[in-house]
Amino acid sequence: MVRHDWTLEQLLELYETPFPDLMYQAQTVHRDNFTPTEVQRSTLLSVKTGGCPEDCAYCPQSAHYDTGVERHKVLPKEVVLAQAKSAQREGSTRFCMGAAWREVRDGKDFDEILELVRGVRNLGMEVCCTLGMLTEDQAARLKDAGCYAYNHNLDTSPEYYGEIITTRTYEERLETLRNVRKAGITVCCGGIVGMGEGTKDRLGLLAELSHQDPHPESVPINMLVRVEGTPLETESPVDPIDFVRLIAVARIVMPKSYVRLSAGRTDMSDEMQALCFLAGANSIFAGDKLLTTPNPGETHDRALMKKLGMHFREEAH
Ligand code: SAM
Ligand code: DTB
Ligand code: SF4
Repeated sequence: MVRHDWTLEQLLELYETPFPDLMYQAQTVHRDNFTPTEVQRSTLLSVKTGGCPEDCAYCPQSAHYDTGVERHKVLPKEVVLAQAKSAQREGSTRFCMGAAWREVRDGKDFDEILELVRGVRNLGMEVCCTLGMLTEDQAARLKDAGCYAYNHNLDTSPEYYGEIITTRTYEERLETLRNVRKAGITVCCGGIVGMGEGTKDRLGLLAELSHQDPHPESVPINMLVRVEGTPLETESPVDPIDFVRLIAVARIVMPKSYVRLSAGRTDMSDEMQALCFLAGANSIFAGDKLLTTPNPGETHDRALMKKLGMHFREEAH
């Protein structure tokens, strides 16, 4: 049963369940809804990088911090399509284009993005975009161009949000998510672990996501990539078992959503990733780069799947 009324207390109770019982429960839910040996893959491309006016404390692309990320304007169509084709050849079913914008503005840049969406869609891939805040009309234009999913993260609990971002509100994030829904685009929405937040904030994020109706079709759980120059560069690493528990709770409370093991995999052992898959994670980012930071890459991920007797999902939606 899919529920939208999970309370923080219930999530805390799940989270504190003895590990074997929690894993058993998560596995049961996972197997009722998905093929447990299958993992979906998306490839990311930053189509507009750096110089973002927002002050997200984790982000290498914020103009507020000196991180050495090289800035560029919207990439030319031939460059993007070549990357998308190569991702498709390597077996990725979804292509996600990211822009370091606070919000989408109508005009030349957005027109170029729409053209990129049409181009990638024509290759037969699921197209995802993450471009910052959107109006209802902009969401409808993206949908028309063939955009299948929109990534817009809530990042953490409403209570902790102000510690991480001061240039926009939680309510503004929710507003964009409503606009995306209205346009009939599927929602990819999750957050980041390891920003100094407490367990209650991590679970508060999951509660918030689970209250959305319908649930986000895709829930990315990122483990902070600590980038030099950002205010969070010296945060302590996340305890792997805590992380796995969180994945299990996400799986249980959002039984039909893809739970995406997102940023931070280069700092995870194969064993930790295996536990995440057992806990119900069933999607990853493919390729050797996320937006601006490294990712394990094709060879490593294939070897991991082989060791685990698991495989990648072949079809796009
Ligand atoms: N500017 C748009 C926005 O913020 O929605 C789209 C791109 S933004 C880079 C996409 C997401 O990447 C953020 O919402 C955040 O959750 C995640 N992210 C950014 N930097 C990260 C980091 N260093 N570690 C983990 N996740 C990160
Ligand atoms: C998401 O939740 N994680 C991805 C995707 N959505 C766009 C981005 C991770 C970015 C990590 C930092 C970087 O590479 O710049
Ligand atoms: Fe980074 Fe997006 Fe925040 Fe801009 S809005 S600083 S790109 S996470």
